[in-house]
Amino acid sequence: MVVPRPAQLENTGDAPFTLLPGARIIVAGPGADAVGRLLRVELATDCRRELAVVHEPPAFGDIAIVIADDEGPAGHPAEGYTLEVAAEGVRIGAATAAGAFWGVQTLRQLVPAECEGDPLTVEAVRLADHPRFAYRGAMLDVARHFFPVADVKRFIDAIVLLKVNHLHLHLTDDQGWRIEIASWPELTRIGGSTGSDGSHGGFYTVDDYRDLVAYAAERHVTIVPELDMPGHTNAALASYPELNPDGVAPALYTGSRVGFSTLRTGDPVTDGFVRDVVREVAALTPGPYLHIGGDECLSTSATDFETFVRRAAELVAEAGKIPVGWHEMGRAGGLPEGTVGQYWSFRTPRDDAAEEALAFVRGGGAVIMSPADVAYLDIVYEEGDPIGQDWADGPTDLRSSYEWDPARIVPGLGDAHILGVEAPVWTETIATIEEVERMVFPRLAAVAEIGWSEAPADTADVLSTRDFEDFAHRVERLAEHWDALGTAYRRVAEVPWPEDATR
Ligand code: TNX
Repeated sequence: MVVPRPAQLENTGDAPFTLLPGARIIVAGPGADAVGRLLRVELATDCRRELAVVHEPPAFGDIAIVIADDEGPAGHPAEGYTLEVAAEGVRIGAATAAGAFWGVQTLRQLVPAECEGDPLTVEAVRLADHPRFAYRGAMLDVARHFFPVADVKRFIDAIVLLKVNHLHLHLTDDQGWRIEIASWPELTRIGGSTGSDGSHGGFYTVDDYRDLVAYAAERHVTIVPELDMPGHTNAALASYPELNPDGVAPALYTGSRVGFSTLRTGDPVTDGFVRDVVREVAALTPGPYLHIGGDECLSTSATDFETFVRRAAELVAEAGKIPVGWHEMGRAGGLPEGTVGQYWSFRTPRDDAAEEALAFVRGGGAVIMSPADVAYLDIVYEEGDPIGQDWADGPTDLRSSYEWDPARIVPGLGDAHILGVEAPVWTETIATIEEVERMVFPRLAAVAEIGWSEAPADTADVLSTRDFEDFAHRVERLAEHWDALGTAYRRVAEVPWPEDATR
């Protein structure tokens, strides 16, 4: 009944928990207070129940959140948690605040979605749970269509329910530059003024961005900023003529072609530009990663590309961050040790994608798996859908998003070298956050489960070990929560949706 499927879940068969008037949220240990306050807000929003958060010993009927070194499932301190629901009370145990927060997200899914009336009961269960991968990501392309801070916060609220802990923001592309850079102000003044399909554009001020990063961090989500270079840069090129190979600024671009733009590589002005933008964005980034793109550089010569990405990655490392790049960056030797690659080829690798992904591992780094034919959430669900693209072997239905395994794509790339999985949503054709949600949900539930839940026992045959029917039933339960929260989702034919739902 929970998505992602927990490592261990036992229905104890005992009497259920009943939320009685006067029940409190008991918090103990470092970080428990903040997690307790988030649970308080969630119970108030989800169920209109106002619970006090207190530092006191638990009494009958309380919900306790206990964080201590010896709490949580043994061997999984980083994000593991235990959760017990019984008539006496609820208890979440974890070694970290992140673990406790994921326990809270499980509890939310166990509470019936219709929880405003009395009595509110939760069936008695015992869980021990932890993630398979440290990195479970979603990517939002805010460059093609811009999404204001409130939309991104709403998106964060929706992804944490699935224990997704990284939000990659694709901040720059041909169609827009979306983050204020004090030393290059025209990037947002000019480059941020439009978007795909002639949309109005927009950008995050430094204060907006700080606010977003803090909001995410409270919810144990790490923001991964991406400055896509040296291709996908028309917005920057339109803002500063000196960044162009021919010194002439092009017009702003609102179409959907890729691969036509490039920075003037090998030039000291460009080098200063990269240093400045990397420095400023790194300073706004508490998380470890800074993504520098490197995809589809069809207008940069092979040698220029390699020299450029090597230098850009070095500047990221100098700014104290771990560089991340799309798998093409693996072509360049000599990247800083530990540089992370993001694989976006297919379940069966094409061209040199497998080799390029493995190059990151040889360089002491790891790989994030985003196979486009199953994890790209801007790909249409069904033929003829008005929104979305189909280039990545689309349509991509829910079952395909579920029936794959990241460790069975690139030979030689197993769990030890895979940082995790990420589902990107590109927004050339997607203009509103409701449209984003309808593309993302329910498919993100599939990718999140692949990132969190244990590996299929027989990895030789993924299909026989992932039980799609069971997953679809759990998604049906989840949809009741989406309905209650106002999260939009696509009512794909493969799921027996709740009947009274309106979306
Ligand atoms: C490929 S994936 C792109 C994006 C497009 C996307 C559309 C990748 C690294 N580049 O520029 O938006 O396809 O699905």
